[in-house]
Amino acid sequence: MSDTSGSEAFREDVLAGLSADPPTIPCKYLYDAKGSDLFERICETPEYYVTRADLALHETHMDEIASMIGPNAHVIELGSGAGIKTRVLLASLDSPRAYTPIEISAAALAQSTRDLEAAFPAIEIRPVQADYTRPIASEALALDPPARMRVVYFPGSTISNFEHEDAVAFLDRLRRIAAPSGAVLIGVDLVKPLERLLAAYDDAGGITAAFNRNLLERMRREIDAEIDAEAFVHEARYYDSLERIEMHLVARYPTTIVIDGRSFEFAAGDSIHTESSHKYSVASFKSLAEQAGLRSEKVWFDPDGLFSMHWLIS
Ligand code: AVJ
Repeated sequence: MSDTSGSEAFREDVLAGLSADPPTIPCKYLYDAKGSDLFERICETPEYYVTRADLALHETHMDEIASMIGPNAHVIELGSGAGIKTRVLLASLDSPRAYTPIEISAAALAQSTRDLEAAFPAIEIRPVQADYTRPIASEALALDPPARMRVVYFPGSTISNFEHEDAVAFLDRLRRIAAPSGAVLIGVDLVKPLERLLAAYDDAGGITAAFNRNLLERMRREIDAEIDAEAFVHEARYYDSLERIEMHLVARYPTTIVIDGRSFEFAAGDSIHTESSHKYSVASFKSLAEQAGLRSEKVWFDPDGLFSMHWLIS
């Protein structure tokens, strides 16, 4: 009999990830309830510019973005839409037809649906509970009569978590959701000097370190992993050739993690890779989008030039 509970998937992914070379655990496991809270606190640190820049971009350019979207649009967001950016967008649109948040967490979806219904009584809110990294049933998104255009909205540079190949496959799915005459509106963090990037992923207050180390706590809590958590420290590294930040949990001294009687040994300096955050130039993101059959028709930036948002059409 197979156990398909969340913990079993976590256990299998951790066992497979720690067996890999180099050891890597999928970054989605950073975002349990505690991890999601810590991520929100990261967004408030002085070093983590991403969230503030994305919001500033929205506030600076929303009139132009709204005029490109036009009236009678169906906005489909990957993620719950609980954030302030969604409100800036919805508040700016000219008679939108409907808004669909797609979100895996039923609780987060219900909460944001209630909030948005109260804030935007004139907009039809059509929540879909689903894992947006998987194909979405087209009936769940269909409107009768159809909207004038679909806008697939993916702010926050979550695309940064994807390896390039997976990012292309994901963008290809967004293109098909937007088809035939819609657009993809996507936030993308920009490449920038090393010091700025490293600070953003290793804030002085230690919030990002706590966020990363929470994964070890989660392994102890949910799958009874035996871990000397003190042995591991948070590290952010920038790999120039890959144009990405990597978060690691690095062993300070030799240590062993034991799960289900299986031992995983770490020498001092060995690490577990826990998240990647890919950075793009306008040109490198355009070429990524092209590989997915999408053309970047317009790019906006925040006033400090840290963050970008692309308008992609097929
Ligand atoms: C949620 C993927 C946009 O890569 O900047 C922030 C995740 N991890 N600090 C990012 C993250 C540590 C974040 N994204």
